[in-house]
Amino acid sequence: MDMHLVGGFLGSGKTTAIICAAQQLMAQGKTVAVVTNDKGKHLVDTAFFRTASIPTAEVAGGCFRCNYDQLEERLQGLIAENNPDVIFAESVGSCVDLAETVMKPLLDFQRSLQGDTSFSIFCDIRLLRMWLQGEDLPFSDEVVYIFEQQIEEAPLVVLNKCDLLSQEDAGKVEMAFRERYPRKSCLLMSASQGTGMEGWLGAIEKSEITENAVEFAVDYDVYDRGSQQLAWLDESVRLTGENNTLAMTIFLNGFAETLRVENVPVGHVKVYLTDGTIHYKGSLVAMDGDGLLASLPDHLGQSVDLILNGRVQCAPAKLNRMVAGALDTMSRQTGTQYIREETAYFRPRVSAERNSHNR
Ligand SMILES: Nc1nc2c(ncn2[C@@H]2O[C@H](COP(=O)(O)OP(=O)(O)OP(=O)(O)O)[C@@H](O)[C@H]2O)c(=O)[nH]1
Ligand SMILES: [Mg+2]
Repeated sequence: MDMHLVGGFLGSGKTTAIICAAQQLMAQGKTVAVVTNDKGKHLVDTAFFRTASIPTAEVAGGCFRCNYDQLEERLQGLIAENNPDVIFAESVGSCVDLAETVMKPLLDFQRSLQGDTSFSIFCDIRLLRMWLQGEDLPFSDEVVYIFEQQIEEAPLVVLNKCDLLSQEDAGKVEMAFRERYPRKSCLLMSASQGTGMEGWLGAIEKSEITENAVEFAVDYDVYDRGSQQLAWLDESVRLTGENNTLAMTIFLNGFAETLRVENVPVGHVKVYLTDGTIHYKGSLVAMDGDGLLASLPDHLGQSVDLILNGRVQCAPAKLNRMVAGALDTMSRQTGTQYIREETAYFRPRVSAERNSHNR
């Protein structure tokens, strides 16, 4: 069984790439499973993988680093139930130090299973270009530190979303990356268009990528400060109304607009919604400028379940107020009733992670 650990900054395209890769592998007759991971609960990614008929287990409530034992339990569960040929483990996008604290024990775990093991880090090529050019990214220095450290520790870096640059510009970013990191492997990808997917699948099947893992030391004080500047909000909402497509459009656009007006740096805001027949995922990430969170399917039914995961740089209570305000506006304008069935908003915990780092 092959095992591929996939990390990289919030919204860099990990889930999109894993789904695309899984579909290609499944078309070749292979069985694929996924472990998702997040510091929160009610995960959009888990719902999305399951909608794509990929067996999925969750390590929720903390990163793989502080929940390594749970990761192994989930892997064992997937192996027992699905006997997969390949498992992808997608790390939460704010985690660093995976090579040392997750990859190493995973290699021991994998040795008995005799498959390939790999570790890739994804990044949004637009953010990477700014970073390589020494421009300011749309986050605080400490949050940018998380982005940087992920790249520093990665043996293989996927420069994703290359469709958003011209071919020439994407090539320049790749060249600049190779000059700065001559010992790392890197490749261009557009996960949403499926380009570069075969190259990635070929690369992660080569075990030398794992063996190339880079020695480095995280400054946990800076990392903790970066984590503490982020807000997490996870919630599930039940909506009932005559025109839920309009209601969702008003809610998502209103929420995105508030984030823009309040100048809140967005890591990733994602929604998953379903009326039982239609399943939809929408996202807003850094650099997506016009505030349109999602282009929704027409004809959503009268009862809709919504999962919302927000990861942004502001105070958690402020993030909650923005969501609450957008829901109220939606309800006033459309008559759609909503119940916030479960809501959690918080800063990611750091002290537990620090301890678990010394496992
Ligand atoms: N244009 C473009 N968009 C992409 C590409 N890959 C992913 N996206 C979009 O980027 C957004 C985030 O994608 P995800 O796959 O959810 O990112 P992620 O890294 O799994 O996000 P987290 O799990 O929240 O950290 C979505 O809107 C995707 O459609 C790509 O290659 N090109
Ligand atoms: Mg994801």
